[in-house]
Amino acid sequence: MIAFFSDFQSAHAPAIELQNGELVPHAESQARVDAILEVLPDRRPSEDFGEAAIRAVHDPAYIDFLKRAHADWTAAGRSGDAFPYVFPIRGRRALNLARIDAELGQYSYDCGTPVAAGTWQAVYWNAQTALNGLEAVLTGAGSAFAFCRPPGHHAGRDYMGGYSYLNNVAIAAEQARQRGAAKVAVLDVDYHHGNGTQDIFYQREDVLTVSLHADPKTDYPFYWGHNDEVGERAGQGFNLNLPMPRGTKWPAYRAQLIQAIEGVQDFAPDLLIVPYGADTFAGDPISFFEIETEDYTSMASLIADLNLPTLICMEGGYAVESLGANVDAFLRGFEP
Ligand code: SP5
Ligand code: ZN
Repeated sequence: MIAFFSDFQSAHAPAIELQNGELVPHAESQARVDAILEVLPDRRPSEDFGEAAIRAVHDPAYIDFLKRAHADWTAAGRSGDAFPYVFPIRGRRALNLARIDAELGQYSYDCGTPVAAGTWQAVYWNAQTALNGLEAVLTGAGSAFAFCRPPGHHAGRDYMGGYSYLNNVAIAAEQARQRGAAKVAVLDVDYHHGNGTQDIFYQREDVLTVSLHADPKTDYPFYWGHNDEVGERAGQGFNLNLPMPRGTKWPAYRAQLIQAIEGVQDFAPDLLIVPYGADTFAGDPISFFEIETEDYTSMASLIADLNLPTLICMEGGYAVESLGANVDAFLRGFEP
């Protein structure tokens, strides 16, 4: 399968994150990149399609913040990565805030998503990678793999979170709409709910968002991903959440995936985007499903049977020693 990646995506290298009350080495590491690149020997370097497609999804003030956040952090006399510690849970609104700490909380919802020195450069090229994959699919590739990293599906129009800064999938979906695809479906198979993508398209009927994930009662991101979240206004009925309990194995996952696929089929989209997370893997260090490497081929084959032009964007997956094999197994499911 045709695959895209930009070496600039490695410019983002956060050192630590806050997990369960401890500062631990950041799970979204360069080791993930090396593991996945090993199974993509024929990848192409992403071309630059510019900032317009990013601006079509994300808030201009948020983009401006991402560009300068780390420099402002350093200018404030801080070292290391820029971390938030206070969040506007009520009454969040546009404010001209002077302190970097205030801005960090304004534009994020967790303490796992620090802004490092190279973050903007990496996430800019990350979005380009998604757009390169989209271009391949729109020009007849059938399917394409955008090796997006850092992930994107937790990022909203004006916030970061869950290791995500720009929502690569949403940027590609919106760009596909602007390029003439009347309906786009997103089928999210990362372990975690794709809350950012859901939020971005929540009031829209032209982009269907479907997510299979760990029950948010027990798992991150907790506040979103419940099955009563169905979309609102024009978007009512165009968001489908299929939460599953910890310990879910392939047979039970498969049953939910078939439901999700039927939802996509009923919507009859012109294009499918699949945010793929290998963190459903049995050996994932931060997640609790029991999917095995060979199951990823079955998972992908079921999705490929939809016979839609399909863009696959990488999301999570933290079992570094199995990550290459898991990505390879998934991509093989799309081969005829
Ligand atoms: C894209 C993506 O996969 N983002 C995931 C962000 C998850 N961040 C919080 C993870 C908390 C995991 N805590 C469980 C620790 C088990 N020892
Ligand atoms: Zn995940």
